[in-house]
Amino acid sequence: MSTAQATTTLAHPATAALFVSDLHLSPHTPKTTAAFFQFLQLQALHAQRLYLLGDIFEYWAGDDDINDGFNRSIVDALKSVSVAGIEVYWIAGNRDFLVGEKFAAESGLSLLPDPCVINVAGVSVLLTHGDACCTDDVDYMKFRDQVRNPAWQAGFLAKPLDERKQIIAAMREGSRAAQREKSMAIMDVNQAAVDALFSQHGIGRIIHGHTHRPATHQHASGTRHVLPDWDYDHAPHRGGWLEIDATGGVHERSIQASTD
Ligand SMILES: [Mn+2]
Repeated sequence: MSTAQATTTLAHPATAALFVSDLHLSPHTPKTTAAFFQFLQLQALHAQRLYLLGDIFEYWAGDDDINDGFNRSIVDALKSVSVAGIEVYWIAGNRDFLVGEKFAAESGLSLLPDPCVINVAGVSVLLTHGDACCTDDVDYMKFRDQVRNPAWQAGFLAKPLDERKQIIAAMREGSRAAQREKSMAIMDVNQAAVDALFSQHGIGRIIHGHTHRPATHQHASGTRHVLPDWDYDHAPHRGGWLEIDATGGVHERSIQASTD
């Protein structure tokens, strides 16, 4: 390959927005955390907007845990992106829905409701974490109604931090046990719930995460992009994001698997 040929390669159009979810970051996944920091440096700093679509943290016990060393490292990394002029937006997942205004202010990001319709480079997109579409999982939907209730959240956040962390650890173990017993179909989105989202919002494109089943689905009513989960601490290594370029083109991007 000659130098002349290499220089004719077109650069990617400027990036209007990046979308990531389901990193499930915790002190137990240092390689995944490092991959996220690298993504922020190499990708997010060159985009106009960054959308974090839920379960960025494996759990969040409350904004009074923000000075925990690990949590602070994530807040600082996000802040470095926002101070560089990139707009950063956050939709809560089912793991980190207790993130609040203090976290948002210190990270320099804006909290968005779920679902939320945005316009990027002329493209209208509905953003959601995705768990609200998993209506076949009746037990989970009951649990979701409970923990998303403001009164329940206020009562939970009134408990001492240590007690909250113990309750969350027990919930996570219960969730893992329940997931082992549920069929794969139950834990995916419900088609009628997806169709309802398309029609209620009159929108032709949805981006969500949560299911850990990255794909682009063509429905009668529009296109649905499912973001990948990230894990560079356990095999198989995986991660990636969705990108909308300056001309409205939508691209799936995955990180090259490392060789170790
Ligand atoms: Mn989730």
